[in-house]
Amino acid sequence: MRFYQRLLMPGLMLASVLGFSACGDYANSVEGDVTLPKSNGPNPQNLPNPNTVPKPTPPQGYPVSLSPVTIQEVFADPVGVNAGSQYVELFNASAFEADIGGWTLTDGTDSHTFGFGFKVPAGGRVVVFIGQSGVDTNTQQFAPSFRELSTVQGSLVLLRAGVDLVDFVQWGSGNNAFESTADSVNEWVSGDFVVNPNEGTAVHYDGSASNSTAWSNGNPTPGN
Ligand SMILES: [Ca+2]
Ligand SMILES: [Ca+2]
Repeated sequence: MRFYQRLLMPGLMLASVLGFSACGDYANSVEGDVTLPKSNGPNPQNLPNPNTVPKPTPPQGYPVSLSPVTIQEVFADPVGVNAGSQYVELFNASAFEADIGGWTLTDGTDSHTFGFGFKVPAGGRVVVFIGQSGVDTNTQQFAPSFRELSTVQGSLVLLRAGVDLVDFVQWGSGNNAFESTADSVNEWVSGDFVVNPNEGTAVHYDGSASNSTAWSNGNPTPGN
């Protein structure tokens, strides 16, 4: 090793370890085809480069919704007495099974939270029976303490992890729970309301928009 090479090597090694290019007068003294190794940054555990690892596509359902699972049908006004005969249906419109364990359906006063690991299959539905008792299954959930939904005015919201608003619907008139939050995340438009159903009919969501135009009256179809 010649004398000038001995001078250069420690500097080159230091530059390599620190991951930056040689600079200053020392760099100016380097001539020829010496190439310093380049680094994308510290990688002490030899982790895969996050910029080149393929990212999984999140399971989406309706194109207008952030969530694969949405509030699909609300049956608030059964023929005759409403209490004990109301339900809310959720639908997984995506092509992937959705884990909604810990998600909460609430009207701002009462709520139903799905148990740990609760899953809705692709294209599957789960019906939450409001104010009714029964044996919970993969497709039917009972919320006995959930008080009667008002047919005059109200809202329902689906909260992921009990916190993040992923779906919303409201009917009647304003100042309902979570209305402004739903507007802020483009899941609804404040001041917009689903038309109140005729007694004996439910309101159904068709997935085409995050506002009342995507909702229409129809026969109750729990689980279908
Ligand atoms: Ca009724
Ligand atoms: Ca239905």
